[in-house]
Amino acid sequence: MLKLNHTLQEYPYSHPGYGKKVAVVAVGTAGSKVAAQLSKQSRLLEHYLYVTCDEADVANVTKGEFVLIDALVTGKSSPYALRGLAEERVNEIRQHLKESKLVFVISGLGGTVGSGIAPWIVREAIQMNIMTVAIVLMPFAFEKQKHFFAGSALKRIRAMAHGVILIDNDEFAKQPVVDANAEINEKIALALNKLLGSSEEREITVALNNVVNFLRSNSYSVLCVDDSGQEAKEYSKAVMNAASHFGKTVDTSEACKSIVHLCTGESISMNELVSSIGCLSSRLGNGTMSIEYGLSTGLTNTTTAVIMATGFSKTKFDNYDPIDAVLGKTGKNNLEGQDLDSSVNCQFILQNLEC
Ligand SMILES: Nc1nc2c(ncn2[C@@H]2O[C@H](COP(=O)(O)OP(=O)(O)O)[C@@H](O)[C@H]2O)c(=O)[nH]1
Ligand SMILES: [Mg+2]
Repeated sequence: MLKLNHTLQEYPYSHPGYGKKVAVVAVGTAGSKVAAQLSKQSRLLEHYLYVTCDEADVANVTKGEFVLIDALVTGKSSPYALRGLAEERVNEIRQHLKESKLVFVISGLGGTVGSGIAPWIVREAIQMNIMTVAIVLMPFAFEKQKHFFAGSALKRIRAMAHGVILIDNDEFAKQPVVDANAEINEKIALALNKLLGSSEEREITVALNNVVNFLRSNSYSVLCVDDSGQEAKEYSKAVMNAASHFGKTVDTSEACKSIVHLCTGESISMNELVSSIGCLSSRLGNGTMSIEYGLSTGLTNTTTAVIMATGFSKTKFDNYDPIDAVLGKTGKNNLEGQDLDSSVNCQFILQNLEC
């Protein structure tokens, strides 16, 4: 991880609108969909850059800047080929980011655009001395053929980014239905909006500089969301439901810090808030996990809990890199620190594994 020359104190923006200092870079189809949803909700995050190969990804997007990469010119669409095309647009991308001090790069890592271009954008942003947090949407378990790219792109991103927020699509879908994406994206956008500096009335939030400080780590941060169902006043049920998702993605005992944001329909007393959030310690961490909280009231007719926890040294997706699985993690043969190019050449191993 590269050191930054500026300090976190340079991010205490308290007025609405961070201008171009905080940028959201959406890469690929999934990244574009989530960023578009976020831009509808967030009053604070104003600067969006969409980097994608398919015009349809941004057809309904009105706010933002666009770098559309024409993947048809080469007829190739491997992550490696797409990254090569993106590299040709490097000056344009740098121009869009030149005023930014903090960048969130959002992408689904299961696809060719996301897995090819998102790690490269992360690297570019870091080289521009920008604090860079990757928000990665990980493929569903049933998308087996996408796990290889996702696993190797995740490894590269983690090695470079100042922070990684991991979203496990499996844990956001109520049911594995084909049209689940719209519902998932709404939940993800709600969660990101609440965590990255929402400033509505009747709301307490954790300041953005504290969130960035929280994220700044070599470990993974994982985001989960759930609600209380019909029982709007069962605040702790919402927290426990959201907490129950972590166990399938990470070793929950590793959690060292968490941020919980509750969205409730009605006002909630301090006692109710503290007791509902307090029960999280029984599900995450080893008894010493710190918890910060935020609260929004008057928005919904159910209670939704957004939980981001950090401190995880690995996730289930680290096993998605089949090179590690086949060659072992100890030798020089794993891909850590190497270029994606070499991982692309190793697809034959994936095919063997999937049989
Ligand atoms: N959360 C979410 N995930 C998506 C969405 N669309 C696709 N995905 C996931 O993201 C992965 C990459 O897909 P996509 O973004 O279409 O690929 P790309 O455009 O080539 O980067 C897929 O494997 C899916 O798991 C979406 O709208 N929301
Ligand atoms: Mg796509």
